[in-house]
Amino acid sequence: MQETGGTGLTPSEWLPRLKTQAFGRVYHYLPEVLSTNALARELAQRGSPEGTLVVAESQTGGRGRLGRSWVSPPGGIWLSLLLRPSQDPARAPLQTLLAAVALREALAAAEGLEAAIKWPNDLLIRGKKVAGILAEMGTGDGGLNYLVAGVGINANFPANRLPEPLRGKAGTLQDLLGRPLERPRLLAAFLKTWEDCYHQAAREGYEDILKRWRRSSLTLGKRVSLDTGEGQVTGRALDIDERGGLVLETGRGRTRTFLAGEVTLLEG
Ligand code: BT5
Repeated sequence: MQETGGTGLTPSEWLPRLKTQAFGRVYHYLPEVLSTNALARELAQRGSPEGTLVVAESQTGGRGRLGRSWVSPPGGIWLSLLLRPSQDPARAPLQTLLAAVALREALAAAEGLEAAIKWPNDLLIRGKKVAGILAEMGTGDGGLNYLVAGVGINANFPANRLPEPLRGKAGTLQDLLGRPLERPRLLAAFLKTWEDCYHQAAREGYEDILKRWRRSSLTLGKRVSLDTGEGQVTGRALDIDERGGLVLETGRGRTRTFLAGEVTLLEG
């Protein structure tokens, strides 16, 4: 079913906008799917090329990190991009930061919306989470076979479509703009920025991407509590290191670096 007003993501509505070399050039669009990440992983295992993009109008089993679920009603942008970077699996977390930078910059350029990034994978506007990223790896023979970067963007639905416990902490772009946005325009801008960042990192390393990440970070400089999965660690977030790890000052002159975890900000 085609939507009116230029908000639909079917191939004929969206692909004419695309300005990338590879990202999105193989495109799978589904009205409904369990999880775009699960489907993209299947496609990866069947040899689909780098840049393959899966987009669904809604997900019935959208995934977050650590087995959490991601609520995905119609109107969002629920996507997974297949990447085959030639890099050490240990550096894969950097791809999450890179996607966050690209989405932040595309949102600012395409919609004038300024989002902040909460380490490692959340985009927040006015304190509410509007997008999240889940990167999943496929490894073999000690190397990285593929990486599926899943991005959920709360685009064209009101936050009151989300279940009660999320309403206070989740926001949607439609609510922020006061109107539905042109999803094809945002998606095309995001993929172009993402591909440019991806090539830049492959060519020059991640230094500049990390600089841009730091500039928009909501986390750095603040006192935070980090749930590591094995307990809570409290400290001041000092920096992110060259692997994308969060450096916390946990005591006077003492620092520890974490590659994963859930951050709670203890100050505004
Ligand atoms: C994330 O996890 O933020 C990663 C979300 C990735 C979703 C995309 S959608 C396309 C692709 N296919 C998938 O199956 N997944 C990816 P995490 O940091 O673990 O955050 C999950 C938490 O965010 C949940 O426990 C809820 O508290 C909250 N949440 C769930 N749905 C939300 C929504 N639509 N908006 C804002 N917050 C949400």
